[in-house]
Amino acid sequence: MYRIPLTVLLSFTLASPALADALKVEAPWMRATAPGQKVAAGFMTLTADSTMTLVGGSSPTCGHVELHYMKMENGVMEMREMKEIPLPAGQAVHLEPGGLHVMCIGLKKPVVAGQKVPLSLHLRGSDGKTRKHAVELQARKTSGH
Ligand SMILES: [Cu+2]
Repeated sequence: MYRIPLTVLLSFTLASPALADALKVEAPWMRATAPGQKVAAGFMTLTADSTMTLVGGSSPTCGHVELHYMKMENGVMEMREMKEIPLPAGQAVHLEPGGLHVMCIGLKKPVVAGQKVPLSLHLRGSDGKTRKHAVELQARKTSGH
């Protein structure tokens, strides 16, 4: 009888994905918009169980969604687009004011404090496959970007 060494069994168990949905999303929120504003920034803390990459997003509220970060350059705060945001296994990645954020471009309607904005996060796993993770951003009124 062929016997599989225990170490092989153990490593197989560890390597096999226990959950299809191994992403923890904490405190997702979006800045409520001022009249006429066509963009809105969204924030949250993401912790992935296994290494994955945030590659974009989509929302029925937005024309399209971009990944952005804020950077101080020559004394001026600038906003840049990122093609992707790495989410290392077990490490909390903070999307927060003054740093990384998701940007809702071409708002189809104003974001009003108290409402929830649906957002689908597009993620690429270490297997190279892309999947979507639905979140709801709580709209909040704040000042600044
Ligand atoms: Cu932005």
